[in-house]
Amino acid sequence: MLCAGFVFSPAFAQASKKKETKETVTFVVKGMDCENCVKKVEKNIAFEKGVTDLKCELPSQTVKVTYRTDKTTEKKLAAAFKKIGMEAETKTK
Ligand SMILES: [Cu+2]
Repeated sequence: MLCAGFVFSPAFAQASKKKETKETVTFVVKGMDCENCVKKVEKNIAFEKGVTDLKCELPSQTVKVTYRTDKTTEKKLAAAFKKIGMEAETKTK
């Protein structure tokens, strides 16, 4: 039920076929608790394939990532955080 809003209709999928489709996701990153961690995220996640924009917020331990849906997925991004020793969870709205 919760996912219903994210299902694209076939018509929409076709219309956006040739366009770059971007998505923004907010991750809650456990372990990102100081400036060094923020730098680590900025240096690594920002260069992950498909990532076009990244914004870290230290007080809330969240990272807002904008990515191209044709290049990467939310799961791959979470895996990238894991690779640098951080646990990232998608923030539920
Ligand atoms: Cu730290």
